[in-house]
Amino acid sequence: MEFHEDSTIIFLARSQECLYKRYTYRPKTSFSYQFPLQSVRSSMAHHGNDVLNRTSFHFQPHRNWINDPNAPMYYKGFYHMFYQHNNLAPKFSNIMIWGHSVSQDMVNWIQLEPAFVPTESYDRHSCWSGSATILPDGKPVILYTGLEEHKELDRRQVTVLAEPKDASDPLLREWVKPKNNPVMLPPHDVPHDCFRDPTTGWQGQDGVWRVLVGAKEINTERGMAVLYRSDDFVEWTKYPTPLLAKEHTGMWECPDFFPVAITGKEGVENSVNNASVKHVLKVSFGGHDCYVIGKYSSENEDFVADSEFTNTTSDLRYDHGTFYASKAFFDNVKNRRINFGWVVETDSEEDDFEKGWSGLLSLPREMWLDTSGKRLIQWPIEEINYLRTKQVSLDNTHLSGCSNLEISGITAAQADVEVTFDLPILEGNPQVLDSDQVDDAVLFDRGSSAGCVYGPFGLLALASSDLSEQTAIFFKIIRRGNGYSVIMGSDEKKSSLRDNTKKSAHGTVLDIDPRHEKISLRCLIDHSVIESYGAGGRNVITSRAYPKLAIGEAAKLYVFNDGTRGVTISSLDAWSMRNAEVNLNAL
Ligand code: DQQ
Repeated sequence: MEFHEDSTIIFLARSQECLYKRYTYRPKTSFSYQFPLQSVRSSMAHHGNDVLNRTSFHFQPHRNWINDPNAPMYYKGFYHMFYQHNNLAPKFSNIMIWGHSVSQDMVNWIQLEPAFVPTESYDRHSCWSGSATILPDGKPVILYTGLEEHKELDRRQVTVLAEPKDASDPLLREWVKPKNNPVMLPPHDVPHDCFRDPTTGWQGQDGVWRVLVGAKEINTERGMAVLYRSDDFVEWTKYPTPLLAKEHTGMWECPDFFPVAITGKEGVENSVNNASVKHVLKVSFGGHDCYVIGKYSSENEDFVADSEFTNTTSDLRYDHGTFYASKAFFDNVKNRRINFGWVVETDSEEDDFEKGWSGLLSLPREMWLDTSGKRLIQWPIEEINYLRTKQVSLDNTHLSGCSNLEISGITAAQADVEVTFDLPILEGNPQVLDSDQVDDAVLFDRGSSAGCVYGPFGLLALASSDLSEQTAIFFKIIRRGNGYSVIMGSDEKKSSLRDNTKKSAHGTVLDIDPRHEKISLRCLIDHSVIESYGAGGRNVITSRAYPKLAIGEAAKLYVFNDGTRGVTISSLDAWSMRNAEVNLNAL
């Protein structure tokens, strides 16, 4: 099919009431907030819980189940998001398919027909995760995991290659699985059910393609990123040694491997490798997306990482909360690297059936290397700011010990908040706490003020007016040796009066010295999910909350200080957020 702008517009117009007029997304300048708004919200079951905590600007399919984001890419004017989907029920299934949506800004999305469903013996039992690669001629290809129908090896995991049926269709609506599939089978030292999630490909200096496949060594808990090479992207040969492996980490799922610039925020295309870049290897294991930074050489075929995976809280993590199986891509329109992760529900399966949906994706996060070279910085893409509407601000406001300050005038259930705290000079404090020796549960507990010089202080999101419901995103400053440590936490313990939701206390040590830097926090609050970016995105925590009272217009936002010493709010800006148009079109 030839690409005709008009036919695409007609398709989109039919799909979603012409939201994408002539391909140009313009943020609405005057917006009057209505609540609840539009089809999904008004058609979803009401349960007293504001359409059961449905989000308003996070990616979700129209209904039913989503898990991993797959193969994000930009192609001929559209961003594409594929995802692990059960389109029949709000639960993971034995037959997983690839959902597919398109967007022009990664904020508003249109749901298309599923891209991959089981059709062949090699993917009869599911189409699991994978990635897209744009070949040098501009054509995209996808490698995904097929769960094979196999006589002896039940649901053997194999790698399947797929190509667009019509590369001139910017919506990439139809895909074909060529004859020579599957293109990779589990090697002899890998169990048949521990071989999955091929990465985006990159070309070495020799022009040869490489991809990684997540795996685990047979009879051990040694996680591995198995390396494959190919001249034509069709025939793949396993390289004798994995690019990286580590004992006691278990199966490595959803690996991601990409270069990052040593200086500056710009993203780099996957095959770039020179003195100005380092490489990031992310793997998903133990419920977290962990990463290492290092130097990759295609000549030596090795990756020398600056640190090791430890399978403890000291691993570098993209997110210290509810976030898994993420996938990043290079956006060549704006030269940036963008990552999306899967945010699972933490209410009950019964609730998911009541809601009619389960799971969502994190906001698209731009990623770049911190000036220290030791970690990545993550920040919501600038397009998210187009959703900001009514704003309230504060500056230079003292918050005395044991006090709360309500931030009113915005829609607190659907908000973007940026706050910076200033602490009077941190002098010597008699209480010394060596945080290395303190259990994480105590360190990250909002209720424990052991060794606290300041705090806990921060925001109370999705709070009810009597504060019986609240999710605290907080900081504690503790004395550590001759200096100080900043703990950042997100405490879900009081997030809901309902007792059938999982309520965790997430936390991490924030990578700043509070003697020299102010403590900043950005929270994006969206009904049942809160993404919190500490210190300009050096540490991120995603939380889930399913309030019963703090819903819709009844939800409140506070700044709080549970510590005995006062802190200063140097600045605070909070915005109501508009609804994004996310997959509103039922298929
Ligand atoms: N989810 C997929 C797998 C992947 C896992 C199945 C990670 O391919 O390893 O839905 O969440």
